[in-house]
Amino acid sequence: MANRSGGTADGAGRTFALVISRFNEFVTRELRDGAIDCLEKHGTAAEDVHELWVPGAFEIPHVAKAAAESGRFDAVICLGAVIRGETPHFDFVAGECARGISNVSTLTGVPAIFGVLTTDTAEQAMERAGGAVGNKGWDAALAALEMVSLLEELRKS
Ligand code: INI
Repeated sequence: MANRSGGTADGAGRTFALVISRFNEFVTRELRDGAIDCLEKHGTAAEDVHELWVPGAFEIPHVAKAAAESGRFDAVICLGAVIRGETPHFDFVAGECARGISNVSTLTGVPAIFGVLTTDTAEQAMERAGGAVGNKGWDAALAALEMVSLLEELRKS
């Protein structure tokens, strides 16, 4: 049988940057709360979670890269909400944000997690920020925990 590796979700002793967009803060605040709840429930100390607020989703990659390069964090969790109904340049903001966050991981080796909602309406965003469809902030934090653990395992082997 093939060997199989997957990260665990032990957050004790891990450090995380949350890069959070202030645009649509009524949504991103909920994503932030979900992410912190997940990290704390998995053992991460409150003082090991650092919040970095940026103006909008477009600015997330820049600060995420700076956080990754600082050497202070095991992973960077990016949280935002781009809502199509409210912007004609939805595709540019959402596209650049996704591409930029992906680049952070590949350029720095520090996992940068995409916890940015891209929805047609504010209602859909709220459903994914602690509403009927769960909390994407929680999911992003769990992905970060798993990535940190998996990369650590790979470096050891
Ligand atoms: N930023 C978001 O995070 N979500 C949006 O829905 C949004 N809209 O609607 O335009 C948005 N725009 C701001 C953008 O991210 C930048 O902050 C701004 O263009 C300055 O660079």
